Amino acid sequence: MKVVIAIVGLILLAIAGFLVTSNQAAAPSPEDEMVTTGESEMTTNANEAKSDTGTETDTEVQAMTFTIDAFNFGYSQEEIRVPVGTEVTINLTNSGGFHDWVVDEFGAATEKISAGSTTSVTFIADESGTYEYYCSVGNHRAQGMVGTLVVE
Ligand SMILES: [Cu+2]
Repeated sequence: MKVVIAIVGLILLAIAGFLVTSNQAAAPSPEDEMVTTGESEMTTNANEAKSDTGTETDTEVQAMTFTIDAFNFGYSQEEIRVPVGTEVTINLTNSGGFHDWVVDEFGAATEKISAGSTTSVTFIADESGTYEYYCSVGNHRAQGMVGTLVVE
């Protein structure tokens, strides 16, 4: 009788030991792999978002556009103020006569246009100072076709 109990006890211990061992071996491994894959994908997306934001901050260009009418003998706007480094565009209209718009220091000059036409010129105001713009046609400058460009 003691021998039978001992044999049954050993068999039960063997079965219990096998179940515990197989559970530990089978269950945890697949879960660990799935968690690791998900984390690495999220880290990659976060890095891409950061680099996009940095690119937008670097490319900052300041541009200003002015529309000025020319007539005999003057301009509709007598002073223009812009920060240093601004990309300036002048849209010149002409309500009477034959005119242009020139700033010698920046090499900026529109075409000469007749009444009813429009033209434009774009330049970089890259040095601070006070400059004169004027009409280079005939004696228009002497007759008062001038204005002041302030770069500050
Ligand atoms: Cu003129």
